[in-house]
Amino acid sequence: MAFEYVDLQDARTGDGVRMSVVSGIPSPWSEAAKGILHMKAIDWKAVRHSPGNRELQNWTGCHNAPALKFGSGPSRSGWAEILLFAEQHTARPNLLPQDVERRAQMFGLSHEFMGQDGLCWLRRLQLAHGAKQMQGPPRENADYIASKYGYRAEDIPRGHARVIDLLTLFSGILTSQKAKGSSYYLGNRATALDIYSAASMALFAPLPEQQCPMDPAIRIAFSMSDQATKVALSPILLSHRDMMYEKHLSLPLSL
Ligand SMILES: N[C@@H](CCC(=O)N[C@@H](CS)C(=O)NCC(=O)O)C(=O)O
Repeated sequence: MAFEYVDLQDARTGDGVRMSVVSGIPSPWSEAAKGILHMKAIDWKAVRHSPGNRELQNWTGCHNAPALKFGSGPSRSGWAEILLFAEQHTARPNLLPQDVERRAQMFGLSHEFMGQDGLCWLRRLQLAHGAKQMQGPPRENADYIASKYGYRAEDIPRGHARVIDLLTLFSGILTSQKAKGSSYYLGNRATALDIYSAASMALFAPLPEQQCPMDPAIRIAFSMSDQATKVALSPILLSHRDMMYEKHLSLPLSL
């Protein structure tokens, strides 16, 4: 479902679903939220997040993006809040498993992608750590991210080990699902977990420039990996990402 970017004033006075999104960078939280709205064919308007925009923060009540507003209701900014809003707004296709156990698994695994101390969270701190050694915009960006998201140099080795453990966990699930004839994490159809996985890959191997136009320096920074991470980033994670974008999500990314 195509969406349109509008300015803050139009978003504020508008109706329906409006969401602030990170712009120019395939941020997994924003891209996953866009993917959920796309799969459910929910009509919505986007507002570009810009750090330090007080007016935007006052409207969303949130310091970062995405933040989703519906009518004059409260903001939803957590990944789970946005998913649950979308499920309630438009039931089909259902992006949550019906089975109670699978649903609990889905939320647990999704947290390990999107939540605090999860894959994207830790990878973001790892990227900030790397970019702190650089000059110019990557370093300024790294300092900003570091100050907001709990960076401590001494935590980086633990984060690195956990990134590898999580990549190994996720590729292991996809491999055993493949052996059962499924291309998806849970059961035989796409859930939000598949969207989170696909969107997370941007922090390791962004889609090609034609599909994901972004600043070349940030592309290089996102693609940086040591040997252990390269090994853990199994091809099955990237082929799952490609399948999700081809079959269920929208390309090129609209950043
Ligand atoms: N609120 C989201 C997390 C969103 C998030 O981490 N957004 C970051 C992505 S890098 C952001 O907007 N960064 C830009 C900023 O902090 O100004 C959640 O809890 O699920």
